[in-house]
Amino acid sequence: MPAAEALHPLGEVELAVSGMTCASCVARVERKLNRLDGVAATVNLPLESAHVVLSADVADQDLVDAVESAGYEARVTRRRSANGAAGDGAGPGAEESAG
Ligand code: 9UX
Repeated sequence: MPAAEALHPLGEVELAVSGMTCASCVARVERKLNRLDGVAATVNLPLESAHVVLSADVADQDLVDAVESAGYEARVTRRRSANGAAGDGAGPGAEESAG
């Protein structure tokens, strides 16, 4: 488990990730996501998803871009704020918009 979960979570994001077929794909996606400041990501290969814990205000699009830069496709399926007020800068009103 990432130690960053113990830091100050602002919220959590669930991503649907497609195109991963092996453990190396998973490692690649995780590395790209975890390179973002304030992101602690865990990728699930069988579920084709990524669970992201945010300790900084990171926009959905930044997470999607990171996955796409690794060569895979991503879509935000869920965003949850830890304190109900975080995420203003990321546009919580757009959370249900399709990718
Ligand atoms: Mo292994 Mo994943 O060649 O693309 S890294 S399938």
